[in-house]
Amino acid sequence: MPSPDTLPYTLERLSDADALARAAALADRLKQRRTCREFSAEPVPRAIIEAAISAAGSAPSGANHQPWHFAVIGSPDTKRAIREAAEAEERRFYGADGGDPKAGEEWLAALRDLGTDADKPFLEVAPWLIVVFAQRKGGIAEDGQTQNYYVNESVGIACGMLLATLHEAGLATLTHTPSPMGFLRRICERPEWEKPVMIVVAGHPAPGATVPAHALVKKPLEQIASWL
Ligand code: IYR
Repeated sequence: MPSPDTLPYTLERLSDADALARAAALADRLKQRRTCREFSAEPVPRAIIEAAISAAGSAPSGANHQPWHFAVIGSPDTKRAIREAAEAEERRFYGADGGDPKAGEEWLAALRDLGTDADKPFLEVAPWLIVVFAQRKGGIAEDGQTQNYYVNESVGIACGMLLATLHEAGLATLTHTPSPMGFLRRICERPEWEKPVMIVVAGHPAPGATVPAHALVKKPLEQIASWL
């Protein structure tokens, strides 16, 4: 095995009892996260978003190339531009432009329990939009040339850590994925080798915000895990 420079592996050692208590407590907090679709315009300090992105940026990644970029939008004009472009795509998706919906019947039926439609006011109302980009190439130097590895997996993990940290900070979140979303590259001024993955909307919920009951139904542990 090659021997690169190394440092000691440091990790606080917990008793099994403390480990279980901490895991269960974090699981309880994470289970309270639910997607919010009605945001308040109440401002949120930028430092909280910075902390969450720095947590996301510590995610494991293929060859440690860290193939992600987070474009953070707080400007009302840019939020409006994103809303307008996203809603134009969503109108085609849902058939709200008068044409045949781009989404098939099965997809539209699957969304019925969530109650989503082409109107996306939260893209303008919420204080922050974090547009997550995956760097298909670029390496650590972000040179646009070097091969990256396991980009989808790496960016997916980083997004999970971003959402978990925003939730831990008491913020409501929404992952929004207009399709196609190439317009985000133009609005966020990102290079062509970066692919927009999702918009993470963050802020406080609007007073009286609701969630669809369907969102509370989670598969039980017995169904999602097997032990061999
Ligand atoms: N992008 C659309 C559709 C949508 C698709 C899925 I899968 C969802 O879980 C939710 C929405 C929209 O944002 O309405």
